[in-house]
Amino acid sequence: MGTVEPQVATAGESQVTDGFHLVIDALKLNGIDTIFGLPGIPITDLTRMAQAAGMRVISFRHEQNAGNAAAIAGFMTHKPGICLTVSAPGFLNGLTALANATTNCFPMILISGSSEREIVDLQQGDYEEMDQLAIAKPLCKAAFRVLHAEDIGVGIARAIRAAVSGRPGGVYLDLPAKLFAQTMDAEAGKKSLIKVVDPAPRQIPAQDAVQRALELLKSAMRPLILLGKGAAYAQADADIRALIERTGIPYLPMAMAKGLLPDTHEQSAAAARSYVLPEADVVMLIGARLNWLLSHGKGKTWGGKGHKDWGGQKFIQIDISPQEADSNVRIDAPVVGDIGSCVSALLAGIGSNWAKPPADWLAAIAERKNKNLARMAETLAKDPAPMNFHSALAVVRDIVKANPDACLVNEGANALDFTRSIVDMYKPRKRLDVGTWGVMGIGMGFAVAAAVVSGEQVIAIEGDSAFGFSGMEVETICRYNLPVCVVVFNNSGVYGGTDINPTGGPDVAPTVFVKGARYDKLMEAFGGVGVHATTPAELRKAMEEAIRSRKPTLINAVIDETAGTESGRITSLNPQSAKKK
Ligand SMILES: Cc1ncc(C[n+]2csc(CCOP(=O)(O)OP(=O)(O)O)c2C)c(N)n1
Ligand SMILES: [Mg+2]
Repeated sequence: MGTVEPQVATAGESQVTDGFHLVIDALKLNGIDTIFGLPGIPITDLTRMAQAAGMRVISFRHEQNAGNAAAIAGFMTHKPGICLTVSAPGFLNGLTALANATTNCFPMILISGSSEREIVDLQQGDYEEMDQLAIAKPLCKAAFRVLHAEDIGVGIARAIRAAVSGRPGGVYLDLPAKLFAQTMDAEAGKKSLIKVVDPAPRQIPAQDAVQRALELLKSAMRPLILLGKGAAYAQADADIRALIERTGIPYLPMAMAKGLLPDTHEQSAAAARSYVLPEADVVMLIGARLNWLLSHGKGKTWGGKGHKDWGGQKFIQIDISPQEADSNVRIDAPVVGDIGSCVSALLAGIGSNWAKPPADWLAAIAERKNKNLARMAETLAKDPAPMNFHSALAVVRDIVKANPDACLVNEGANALDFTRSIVDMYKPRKRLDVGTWGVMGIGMGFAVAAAVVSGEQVIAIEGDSAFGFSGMEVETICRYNLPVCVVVFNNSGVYGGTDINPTGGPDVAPTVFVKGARYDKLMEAFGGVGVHATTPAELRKAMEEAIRSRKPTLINAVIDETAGTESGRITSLNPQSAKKK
């Protein structure tokens, strides 16, 4: 993160710099050392010059994957991930990732080149004409355009602050083609750059809010803590663990908060989720929102009578956004601030002799948990032919246990839900998945970024449909020789491969893929290792070898095509036709 001397382009006698170099210098000055992107007019030279200036430039085959890579790099590092695209179609391809980043509170900046303003604004039909700024605005946290080279420093500074301060999110930065070639005096250019001081300032919670939360927590007979991915993002791991251990309160991790404490922690109530949610009387949300993933904090999941009825819980909500409270049910004790500051304030208030929760609550949870874990162990021990999700995931579970530093990328429906519940995580921010939207297509972008940012082994557990959204990036994985082991859970379709076309016509059903597909050949096409695995033993051998060699590997794991369910665990979200057949 040391100070970087801006590069100087020489034109004639005088020392000048230009838009290209100012963008690169501004990013480097702010400690940003990697760009995820896809070259083309007008940003091809920017990618070349960035590489020449010592930045890591990771080129993708589709901008959506570069965007997803940037977003998850932001989540992992607290620095905005940069996605660089060309104008109109490239910009639009990156936009899904930008919107997804905003929804998930991942800090990223989508930088897109754009066409000539005068022509765009008069709609005169320029090459790749589009009013990109207007289109990006509703899909991100902030959007800026820079027209003059001397404003590049301010533009990048504003984009960085907007991405990482407060609740993080996606930012769009529009850089018209003409900007890059603009020149200015090198010294003046250097002075125009801004090294952002304290880009994500701490937000200290009010003492009375902390007190109110502690009093409510103290009154609880059946307290529960919910950890969201905001808690994982905060990098306040030691304090969060101390808070949970010193209070003795059982906790549930949301998917991307798994591993914040090891999933094998005795206070984890994950295996008794359906018992603790309706039974808890006071629930403390740490960086978790009461959205659909938590049934909006009401309804039967929470012990309410009807699907919209309140279950009677009191809620403490720790969140950086004051607007989050009351979004679904009443929040009795909102604590607004950054998670790190809030948790440390709570810790200070808790002191060292906090009374543990009543023993009957802990015992009731332990009883359910042990019963469910025993039942799961029994299912995992089976070895059916063909292999199913459980027998395959029993292998993945062992491999992740033996390699706790590996990042686990995960998408699909059944491939997602079963992995989340079966594969224990041991360290924070190692599980990277479909997040708030349950979006397909994050797989290879996340895998590339996780490998680039962490240098660690990446294991991507992919439904065969999910994999298809970003599958071409196996070339990218091979090109950069990344230690990524992709496991495609191949059940020949979306949710499974058993649907039939009721008309008897030649088209297969909408959810069904080519039977016997060999995804492993795709990896071999680019020089990586492809393995076809039909048994847990073959899968284990292939995964162990992939991790030992750190070679790009794709394992086509053949899964019983009858094993899944419609939409995995969220079958009930499918609308039902009222018309009788
Ligand atoms: C961008 C996007 N398009 C479509 C969907 C709908 N969808 C949810 S899961 C899924 C794929 C499920 O199939 P697969 O990945 O093979 O997982 P399986 O259940 O078969 O293990 C799809 C298409 C989505 N979530 N996101
Ligand atoms: Mg499938």
